This record gives sequence, C-alpha cells and structure tokens, in this order.
Amino acid sequence: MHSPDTALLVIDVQNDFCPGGALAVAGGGEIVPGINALMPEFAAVVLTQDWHPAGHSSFASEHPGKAPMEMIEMPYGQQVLWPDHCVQGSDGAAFHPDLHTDPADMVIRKGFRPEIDSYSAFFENDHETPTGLEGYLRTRGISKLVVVGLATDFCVNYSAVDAAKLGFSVELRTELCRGIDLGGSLAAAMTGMKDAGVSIS
Ligand code: VGL
Ligand code: ZN
Repeated sequence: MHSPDTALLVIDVQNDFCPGGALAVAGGGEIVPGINALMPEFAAVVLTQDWHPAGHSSFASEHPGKAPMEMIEMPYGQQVLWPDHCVQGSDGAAFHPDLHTDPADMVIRKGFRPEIDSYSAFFENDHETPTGLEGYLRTRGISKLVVVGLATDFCVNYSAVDAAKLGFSVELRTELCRGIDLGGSLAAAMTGMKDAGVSIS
C-alpha cells in the first residue's frame, strides 16, 4: 500500500488506443492486467479519457489536403493531425473492456473543446487552460503520482511533465505504458520526462 498522499494516474486506456482501434498503439491492451493489479495499492485512482466532439480540430479529416500524422500550425502551436478517434460516446472512446473502472475515484475527460487538443491531464495544449485535475488532487492531499497508460510519448508524457512542473513527485512505470513513436517522439519524450524530474522505473 502506498502512502495516502499517492495517486495512480491512468492515462487514456481506451479502445481507440488499443489494437483494432482508430489510433492503435502497438501492445496497448497488454498493459491492462498490470494496471488493474496496481489499483488496490493506491489511496486514489484517477482515470483520464480522451473525449473529442465529432469534427475535432485535431482530426486530419477536418483539414482538406492533410493526412493523419502530418503537422499543422494551430494558434497555440504545432499540432499533429490524428485519425478521427475517441469521439464522445463512441465505442472507441470507451475504456478497454478489461480495465477496472470501479476502483476509480475520478474520471477526467479532456479534448472536448473543438478548437484545441489536450494531451495532458492537467492542461490543454495551450499549456495554460486547466482541466481542474490539479485542484482535485491537491484538495485530496495528493502530492505524489504514479503514471501509466497510453500513449507514452503523447498523453502520458504531457501529463507526467506537467505534473512534475506543478510540483508533484512523479514516477512513470514504463512497463505499464506503450508509445506511438512518431519521428523519434518516444526517445524525445523519455528525455523530456527525465529532464522534468520524472522518475522512470
Ligand atoms: C493521444 C493522440 C491524440 C494519447 C490522444 O492518448 O496519447 N494521442 N489523442
Ligand atoms: Zn485525442
């Protein structure tokens, strides 16, 4: 059992990020049993859920002439264009069927504003619009986080780095994460997390 000030943060373990899904991460489903097994060790369990309206601005299908995995410049910076994924209420947006959701104290949804993407569990991709998770954790007396989930180089990375910047003590369990690895993004994410003070185990 971890101390009462430690939460497990489970990022985007949803059907669309698992094999067969719209934005499948290789081996995405493999991490589910290990994550389930960890849950009882924590005073708090928080799940995030990528939750986009149809026609979200991060979807390549909204940008004529653009293909998934191409980059564009958005008012808030560079944005990868994704295949349509995690559309609100769809099967793809649902949690992996084997993920234990009953132990979750909190499910936080992100990416619901049409004009901006949100990789991090804490801030949208402008790095300033909060999701409210920081306040939730602090008012629960949580100061330490163990982070797992999908995808290592996007939502897990952004969440872990933001958490460390906010002053949480953050540990990433790499065996319970899987990455997309787009043009070296996985190695860059690992370096970025280490530089931000995330402990990698
Ligand atoms: C994610 C790309 C787009 C993730 C979410 O969960 O890492 N990646 N939306
Ligand atoms: Zn998304």
